[in-house]
Amino acid sequence: MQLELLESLFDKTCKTKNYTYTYGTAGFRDKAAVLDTVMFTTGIIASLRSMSHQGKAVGVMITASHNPPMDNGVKIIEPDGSMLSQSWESLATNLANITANENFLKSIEFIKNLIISLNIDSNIIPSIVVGMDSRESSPRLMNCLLSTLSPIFNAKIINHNMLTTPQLHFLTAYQNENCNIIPAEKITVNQYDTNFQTAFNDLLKLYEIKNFNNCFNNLIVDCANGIGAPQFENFIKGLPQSNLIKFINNNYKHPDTLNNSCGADFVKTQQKLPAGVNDDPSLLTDSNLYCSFDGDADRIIFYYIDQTNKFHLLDGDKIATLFAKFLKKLLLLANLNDIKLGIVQTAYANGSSTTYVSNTLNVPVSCTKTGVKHLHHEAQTAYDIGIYFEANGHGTILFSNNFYSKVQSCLEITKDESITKACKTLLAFSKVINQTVGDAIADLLGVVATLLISEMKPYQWDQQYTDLPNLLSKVIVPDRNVFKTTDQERKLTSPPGLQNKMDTLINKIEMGRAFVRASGTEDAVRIYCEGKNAEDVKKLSKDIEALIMAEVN
Ligand code: 16G
Ligand code: ZN
Repeated sequence: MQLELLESLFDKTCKTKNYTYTYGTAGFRDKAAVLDTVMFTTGIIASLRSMSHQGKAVGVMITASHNPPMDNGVKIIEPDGSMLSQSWESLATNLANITANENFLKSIEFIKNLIISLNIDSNIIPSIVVGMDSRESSPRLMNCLLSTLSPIFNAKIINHNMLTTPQLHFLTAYQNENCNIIPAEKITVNQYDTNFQTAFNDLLKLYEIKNFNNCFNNLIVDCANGIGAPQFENFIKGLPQSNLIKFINNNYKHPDTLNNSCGADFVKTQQKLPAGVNDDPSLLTDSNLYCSFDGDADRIIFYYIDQTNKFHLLDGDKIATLFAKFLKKLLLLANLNDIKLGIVQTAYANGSSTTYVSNTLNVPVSCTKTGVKHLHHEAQTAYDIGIYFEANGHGTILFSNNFYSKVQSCLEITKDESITKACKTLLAFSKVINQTVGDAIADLLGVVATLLISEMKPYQWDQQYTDLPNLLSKVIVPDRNVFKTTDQERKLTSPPGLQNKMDTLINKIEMGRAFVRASGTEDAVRIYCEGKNAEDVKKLSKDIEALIMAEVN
């Protein structure tokens, strides 16, 4: 480690000064033009994080997910593939802001203090795995990031270049798990592909499924014109029936089109078909299943149209309930009643989904704050099979060690064919899922396998429950930080008195529910409203917006 080299690099790389950065729900995110300084400091933090893990590989992904093309961002991945530990988020924020706002000596002092207080052995060589999405600014920002890694830390760098966020999460964990058998430089995205292709094919073999037409004619995949396009186009070469998969919005070489009138966020918030479907009439039929990735392919939502061409959304809540019903049935078949299955949602989950999970599926449901790390933590600590999804399509399933040992011993003891098959299905299904983080590709495989095994068409999946009418809107306020919440963001504690006024409005409408929270990714306050009647919901939303405007002006 040669910290004395930092000064000249600071001057060369950190052009953005007098700026405040925050490591938010999904890392640092901002206009790409101001991210040079924070890329530089993130390289330092990632190296220190790896050193604090005795040189295990730490991942760094450059992406701004569903944000517009001129934005970008960066996030750090822990050696086990999970998101950066929360205690390090503030260290990352502090170093970025000291570097952007104070002098070089203060930054060096901060780094040295960190090394001492965290007891980091400065002789350890860090190992960093890097990747980026398809944005125009990504290669430039990658250079800012790499500028610290080699000269100062002499880090071992594996550069996967362009790939999806979940691919990098998976490969970071994979590299650490296999460090004694596979040299890091031999690890490529092929390992990701083979892993999930094999898992999916093995699962279908259990049921001798060769034909997908029982469930859909074509699967139309909207890639948001992002990195998911080349990655998934390559991936499907290892799948059966891949000729049924058609791509739209796969123009990743034109980064200015990224997330533009397409992608998971667009379809979920606008509740309509993305650009591209209407261009080709053969794509528009009620026998197709559609899905949209977001810009870095860690989110997916599904949808279909009925015979009257009406659009129907199958969002993260619907994916969670599909998986819960399927897995619950397998647990019952295998008599594995002591494996605890549960769903984790946020306050954005449609009220109907929560009622359906609790009352019809009889599966426990938890609610956490927005942001994958909160859901992930709850799924990991509260359940053996923890299914977590945000309504926006970000989610996955976590299977505990207890799950694996119980299923394995059941498999060893039983002579019953249907129990054996249920156990084998549970194990095979768990491999189809990317347990490090929400993954559009792996979730797609999980959904398709579930529909095929359950012999379900999209409209039958949709029949599990009917969404309550709902509306998500945002208002721009001078300072969103005055909006503070409690009860997993479902109640405001500040500005004082605002929640009481909202409650009066909410209580007036049938099955009314609403909450307000400051966005973690945009300078705005979000309002979510739902109720039995769409007109009431619209009015409630307008009334709450007026309350907020009156409060801040
Ligand atoms: C980030 C989160 C996502 C969350 C969204 C909320 C991760 C990886 N991503 O994109 O889970 O739904 O923020 O945005 O945690 P908001 O705070 O602007 O509403
Ligand atoms: Zn994303």
